[in-house]
Amino acid sequence: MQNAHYDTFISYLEKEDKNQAVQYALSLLEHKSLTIEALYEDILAPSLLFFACKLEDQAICIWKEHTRTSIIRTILEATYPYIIERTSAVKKRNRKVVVVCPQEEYHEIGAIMATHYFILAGFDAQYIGANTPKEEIISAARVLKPDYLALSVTNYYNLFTTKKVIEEVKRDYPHVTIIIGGQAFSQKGATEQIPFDIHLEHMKDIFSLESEVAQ
Ligand code: B12
Repeated sequence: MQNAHYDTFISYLEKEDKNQAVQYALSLLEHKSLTIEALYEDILAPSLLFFACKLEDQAICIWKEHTRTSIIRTILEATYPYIIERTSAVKKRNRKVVVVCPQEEYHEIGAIMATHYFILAGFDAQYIGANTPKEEIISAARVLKPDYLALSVTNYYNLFTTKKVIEEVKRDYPHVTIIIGGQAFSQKGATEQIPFDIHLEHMKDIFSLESEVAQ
C-alpha cells in the first residue's frame, strides 16, 4: 500500500494542511493518476485506519484525529462529481440500496465509501447518515422500498442495536436483503447473533454482489 502518493498525502495531513490535502487528492483523480477505488482504499482509508499520535502529541490526539477525519470527509464528498462522471458508463442494475449507520454509530467514512461503491457498481444507492434511530431506518425501508439495506457498524457495542433494527426490518419488510459491513463484524463471534443475509468484508465485494444480481 505504501507509495509516493500516500507519502505525499500524509505529509499534508500531518501538517493539517486541508487545502493542499484536498487539492492533491482531487488532482490524482483529475489527472487520472488513480482510480476512485485506489484513492479510497490506498490513500484515504489507511490515512485514518493507521492514524497514530506521536508520543509528544498524546494530550492533543483526539482533536487531531477529528481534524484529520474532517479533511477526509471533505475529500470524500468532493469526489462525488467523479462518481457521477463514471456512472454514465456503468450498467444500471435497477436495485435500490439504502446505506445507514445505526443509532450511536458515528463512524461513517466507511458507510459513505460503500455508498459510492454501490453507485459505481450500478446500484441506485442512497446514504441516510450516521447515528440513525431505529424508527428512521424502518421509515426509510417503508418509504424507499429498497432491495437492500446495508448497515455499516464499527463499534462492537452497537451490535445489539443493529440486531434489533434488522429483526424489525425483517419482520415488517421481509423482502429487503440485509447487508452488513464494517469493523464491528470482524470481531470474533460478532456475526453469530445477527440475522443478516450478506456480510461484505471489503469494498470490492460490492462489485461481486453486482454480478449476483446482474440482469
Ligand atoms: C475517525 C474515527 C472516529 C471519528 C468518526 C467520525 C466520522 N465522521 O466517521 C469519531 C471522532 C466520531 C470517533 C468516535 C469514537 N471512536 Co473512533 N475511530 C476513528 C478512526 C480513527 C478511523 C475510522 C475510519 O473512518 N476509518 C476509515 C474507514 C474507511 O474504515 P472503516 O470504517 O473500517 O471502513 C472500512 C471497512 O470496515 C469496510 N466497511 C465499513 N462499512 C462498510 C459497509 C459496507 C456495506 C461494506 C461493504 C464495507 C464497509 O470498508 C471500509 C474500507 O475498507 C478509527 C481507527 C481505526 N483503526 O479504525 C477509530 C476507532 C474505530 N474508534 C474507536 C472508538 C473506541 C471510538 C469512541 C468510542 C471513542 C470515544 N471514547 O469516544 C467513539 C465512538 C463513537 C460512536 N459511538 O460511534 C475504536 C473502536 C474500537 C472498537 N473495536 O469498537 C477505533 C478502532 C480506535 C481504536 N483503535 O481504539 N472515531
